[in-house]
Amino acid sequence: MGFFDKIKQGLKKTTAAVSESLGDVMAAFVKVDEDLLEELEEAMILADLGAATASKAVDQLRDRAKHERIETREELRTALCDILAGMMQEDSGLDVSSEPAVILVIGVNGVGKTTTIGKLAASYAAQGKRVMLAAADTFRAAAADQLTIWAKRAGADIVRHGEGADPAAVVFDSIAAAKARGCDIIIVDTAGRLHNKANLMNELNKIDRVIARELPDSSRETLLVLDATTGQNAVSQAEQFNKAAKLTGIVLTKLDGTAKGGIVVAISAGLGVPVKYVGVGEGIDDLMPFERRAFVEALLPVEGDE
Ligand SMILES: Nc1nc2c(ncn2[C@@H]2O[C@H](COP(=O)(O)OP(=O)(O)OP(=O)(O)O)[C@@H](O)[C@H]2O)c(=O)[nH]1
Ligand SMILES: [Mg+2]
Repeated sequence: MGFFDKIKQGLKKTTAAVSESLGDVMAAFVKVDEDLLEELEEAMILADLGAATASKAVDQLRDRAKHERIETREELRTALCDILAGMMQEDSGLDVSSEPAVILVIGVNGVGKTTTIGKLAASYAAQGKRVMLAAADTFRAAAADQLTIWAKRAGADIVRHGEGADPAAVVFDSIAAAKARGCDIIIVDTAGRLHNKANLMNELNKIDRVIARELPDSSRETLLVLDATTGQNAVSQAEQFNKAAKLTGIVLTKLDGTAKGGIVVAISAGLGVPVKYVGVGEGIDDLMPFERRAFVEALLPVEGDE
């Protein structure tokens, strides 16, 4: 199944919500005028695209309608797809070219960090990469157990310490082990933390510095995992985490279970950090590289769809 179909399936709830709001407006489309623009803006906000994104998108549509004929619903849909996709950060995969590459995975509690790591590890292992998982969530013993299960499933190595150990020490050891064993990619699991707890954010910063010091020439990715069901709160999470460890990408999970998929557009357009992957289920294959054009196409109702 391609990205479009899988997203469309995963996004059933989102598509329903967006179609309900945007679809009604588009179904009643006659011409691009101020009434339509206003209704579209409102519908986009309802679909969780965010007020700033909605307002910018509508401005662009107004401009475009001056230069180009937008007379059918399909032309309106194409214009909206172009505009929304154009507002998002360009698609880019993870850079793991300088080995051992390090992918640090951070986020608040329960968003899907460990699951995402399991999925990523499996996908790299399937490409023939040797993967090391660092169990730097030492907050609960169960966290390392959960990661160990994923390591087995994915065919990855793992370094873990006891409960309560210093997460930065786990990272340090995992780097040493990865070097010794010739691993290609190290993926670091961290404990969920509230973005407004300063001591926990400092701990992340310490991990970040250990990686920079031990592997100055390696490719680095710092992924913030966001739960799509949290809606607009995701934006403030991203801002805080970005201060502790410079984010290179976002993974948006649980898109399969939410009506708030429009948040992807708000995040990608507003944060200056690209969405790199989306999670569309709990299974090992339910992680997809993000494709912005296909995503908005899946989001916007097609003529005769409703
Ligand atoms: N439906 C759905 N569930 C997901 C997805 N990703 C993760 N989950 C589920 O979300 C729950 C939490 O996932 P974890 O990976 O343990 O989350 P975490 O961020 O590591 O949690 P903490 O370590 O406690 O902060 C689990 O039940 C996962 O199966 C997804 O894309 N879709
Ligand atoms: Mg976890």
